[in-house]
Amino acid sequence: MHGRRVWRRSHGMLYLALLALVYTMATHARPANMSSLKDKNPSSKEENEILPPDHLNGVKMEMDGHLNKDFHQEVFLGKDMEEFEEDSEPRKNRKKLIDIFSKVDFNGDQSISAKEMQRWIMEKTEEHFQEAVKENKLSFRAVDPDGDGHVTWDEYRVKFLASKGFNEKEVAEKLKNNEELKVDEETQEVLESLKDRWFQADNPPADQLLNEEEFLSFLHPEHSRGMLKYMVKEIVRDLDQDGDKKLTLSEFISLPMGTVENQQAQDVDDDWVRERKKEFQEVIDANQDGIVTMEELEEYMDPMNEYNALNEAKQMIAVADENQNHNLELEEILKYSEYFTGSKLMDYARNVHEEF
Ligand SMILES: [Ca+2]
Ligand SMILES: [Ca+2]
Ligand SMILES: [Ca+2]
Ligand SMILES: [Ca+2]
Repeated sequence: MHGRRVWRRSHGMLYLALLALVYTMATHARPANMSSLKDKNPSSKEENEILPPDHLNGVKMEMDGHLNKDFHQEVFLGKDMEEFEEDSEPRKNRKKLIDIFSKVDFNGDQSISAKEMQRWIMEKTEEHFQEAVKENKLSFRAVDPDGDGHVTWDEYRVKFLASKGFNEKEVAEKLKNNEELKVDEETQEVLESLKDRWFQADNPPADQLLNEEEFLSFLHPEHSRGMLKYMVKEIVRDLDQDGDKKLTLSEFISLPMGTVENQQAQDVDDDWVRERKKEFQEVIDANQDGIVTMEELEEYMDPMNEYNALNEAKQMIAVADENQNHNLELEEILKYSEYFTGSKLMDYARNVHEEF
């Protein structure tokens, strides 16, 4: 869902339609991405609770290999992100942003340094993680109704199929009797990818049972080293064309870019490629040898990587640093509020000084 939302802000309806198509293609090519299934039945709360999300807050790349366009907003706003989006009142948003500014400005000198921004990013990343832990408690309760602290793959499978509209009792009965389940191809693909992930999240000794902590790495692979490796492996598998388990630039930009129907769409594609190319060359390929290894991708995607946080901090400052002092002042951050918060604040310049 987020992957699409990202585009909403900067492009019109045509682009959105185009992206929906691209997205459908991407999700089709990649069974681990469940958004296409979710969309069919958006009211199914239970399903949302027990399925791994296809978008991870504060992680630079989506599970389907697309870049997370909201990343800088997620690490700037932390768990207050949704609140910021819902609140469309510029006055309130402005006040909130000023409040955030004073918190990021740790030493209170009315200016945000790269170090201060880095510290803030790490704090907000931790906040996303704590949110995930909190949500996981509820999700785990949903898959472990008897509360014995363990969930078997079969139990989870029953819950998953029930959320897909299958009769829970019937499915459970069939699984118990080792009878074959008839599910459509798409559901089967999702099941298989979930099963891989399930076994991956099952810490040794492998007993096919997940406890709450293991279930957290099942839903949120980004904070477990082993799962992070697994996630990277999956992404490389999808993008790697010659099977050397490394990515060249051309492999990296070979993700579906959309159907080119007119010049406008062509421009979208060009932007997309340019951005992806830049990220590959300047950020992901850390040793700049033109090849992205699994290790490099893993470092890139690790939300707790402090070096990445500092880089991100510098990038964020550079975007709005009009007076070129490598720091962010309040005027700068208000002027570029859309970049930092996703919300445009019209009368940014006017009463800035009156607030103090
Ligand atoms: Ca400061
Ligand atoms: Ca390759
Ligand atoms: Ca490299
Ligand atoms: Ca500045």
